[in-house]
Amino acid sequence: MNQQEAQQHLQSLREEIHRYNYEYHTLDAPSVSDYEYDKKMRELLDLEAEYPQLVTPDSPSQRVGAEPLSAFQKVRHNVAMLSLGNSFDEQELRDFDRRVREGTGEEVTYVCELKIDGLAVSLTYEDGVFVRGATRGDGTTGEDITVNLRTIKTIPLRLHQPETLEVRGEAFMPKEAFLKMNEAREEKGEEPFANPRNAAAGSLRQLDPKIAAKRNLDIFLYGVGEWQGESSSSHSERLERMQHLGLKTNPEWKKCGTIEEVIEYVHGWVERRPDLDYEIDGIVIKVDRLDQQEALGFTAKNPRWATAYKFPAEEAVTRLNDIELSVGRTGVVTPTAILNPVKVAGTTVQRASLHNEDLIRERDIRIGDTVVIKKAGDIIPEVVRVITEQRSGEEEAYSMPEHCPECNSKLVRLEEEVALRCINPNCQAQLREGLIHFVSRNAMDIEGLGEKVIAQLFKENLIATIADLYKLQREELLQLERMGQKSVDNLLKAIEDSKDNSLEKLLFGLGIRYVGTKAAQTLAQEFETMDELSKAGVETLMQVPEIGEKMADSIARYFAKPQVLELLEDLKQSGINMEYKGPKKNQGPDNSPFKGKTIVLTGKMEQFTRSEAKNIVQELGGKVTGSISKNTDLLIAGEDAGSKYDKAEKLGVEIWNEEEFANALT
Ligand code: 3BA
Repeated sequence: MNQQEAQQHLQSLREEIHRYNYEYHTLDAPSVSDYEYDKKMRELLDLEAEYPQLVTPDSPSQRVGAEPLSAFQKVRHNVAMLSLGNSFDEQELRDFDRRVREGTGEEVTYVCELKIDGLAVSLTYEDGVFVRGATRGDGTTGEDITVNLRTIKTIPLRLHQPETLEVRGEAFMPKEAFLKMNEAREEKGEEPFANPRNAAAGSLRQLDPKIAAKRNLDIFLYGVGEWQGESSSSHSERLERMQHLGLKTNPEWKKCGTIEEVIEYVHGWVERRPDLDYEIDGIVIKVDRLDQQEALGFTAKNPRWATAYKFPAEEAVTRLNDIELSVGRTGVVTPTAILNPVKVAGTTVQRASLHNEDLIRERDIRIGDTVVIKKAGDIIPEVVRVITEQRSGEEEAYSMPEHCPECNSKLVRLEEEVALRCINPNCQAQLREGLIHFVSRNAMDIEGLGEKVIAQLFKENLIATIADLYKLQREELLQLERMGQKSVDNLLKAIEDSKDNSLEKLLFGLGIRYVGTKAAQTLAQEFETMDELSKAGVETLMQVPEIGEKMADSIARYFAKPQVLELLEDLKQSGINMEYKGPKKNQGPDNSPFKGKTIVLTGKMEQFTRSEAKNIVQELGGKVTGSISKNTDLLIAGEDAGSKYDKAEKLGVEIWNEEEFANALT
């Protein structure tokens, strides 16, 4: 390679790595594995080492170890956000206590707190109003993530009193939300997050706050940067005052008079840690009195008055005996490691998720390997790494099959997805998983139909689709193993009762892609009957608050399938209710000009954005739809109204301009 070629190659490597950085850090959607990324970076570093004269200041190599790329504004912290010194065992805690007592020359009281495993952030309030939120960053400078933090429902936008202060805390994703989000990501063929902390950090570093808004983040506040006119004299008093202002603090903190008491608290939480709804990675111990904190001061990096006791990582070593595949409801094929049973964090683990083929390859996981496993999010075990030193040479590399383990049809890897999918709509596994979903609590809620019974029903060919469920006969069920008279009667009653469910339960149960419980509720309330919903086009669906393009598209495509219409007809024949029974949507006040009317909005208005106008109409009991038809009662047209205006005129639909609309509101 001559210098010119090197120059060209460097250029393309840099562009590629810049793009990966952007995808990883900003979009939170890496398109390559860490392994491939590292390889590219290595290539760049090697080539630059060979041609040092070609290194440019904007090369990604000049950024290694520095702050990730970001489009967020930088925020300088008025008071630095220091890091915590660590203690790893009891001895180190006693050493900390001795240093503290020698340093103050007094006895001290400590406050112990749970160490939340999230992302440290700072919130600024001026006269009680939330004005800015930032990441900790390097402690001196963070990033302005106000827009994302505002989506966290537990962050008050206004305090109970007009205080001016800057508080610090930890934003985090609760375990349950983390598990759900990862499940959804895997269903969509996306890379799951490694742990709740990455998930929280990734969510808060999104440029689009709508993403953070969907991530169910939460926060605990535990510290003060600045507080104008502060009257607290201790950390515990601060926590209480913060709580009174409406700032969410963690309730588990405790005052401890001696280090022995601190150690007791620590031990207690090692045991109770799995019961929490969120992840903690240790305990923070702080000197309570602020004057003593001040007297102790700081080292270069850490306060001398606090330490973090770090819990040992919950890992275990075991043998990976096999890799099993399972096919989910949407056809995603997931590999699972079958392990020699081993205890981790209080429970026995026999299986661990391997997520997808890339992960198996990246970690070079082979059958027969001795592996280190860890509980991610404290719940699902995961294979962290292979102990290669323990290989005998007998281990077998694994590759994913080309065909569905259940129906043998060819698996596909959709563009930009890491997951392999079975796309055979008649695949038994998908139907079975779909049925498990259909009967689950948030769907049709049919008790007595667990996974085992469903698998049995499939195996005995008693059912193939959801509709068959409602055709089951008493005699057939009695033939099944372990099904007595009583359980059969109960099951049949549960199936019968489910016919009366309100529409949203059926809708969720059908397993339309992207339609979760919340969307199902919204759609049922909006359209009221399955017929209406099935006829709605993408545009009409998108007019519904909280239904985006992706979901609208998925719903419209679902109802366009002949086999779906057949299924619905079949269900109707069996007497399944297809109407919404819940509370009615806001009908608007009686004197509302829009009550009960179907209204289309078009063109640009001066005083209202489109979504404001839509909200107003809906608040006043009008139904906003996307396109003009003979069912349209009114078109509200702003400037530059186009084809909708013409069509409305042609159909003789009433048309208002912005002024008429505004006047109707007064
Ligand atoms: N307390 C993290 N630092 C914490 C205020 C000090 C502190 C933490 C803490 C320094 C937690 C370092 C980042 C930082 C504010 C600097 C906690 C937790 N206290 N309970 C003593 O729950 N993770 N982290 N945050 N300033």
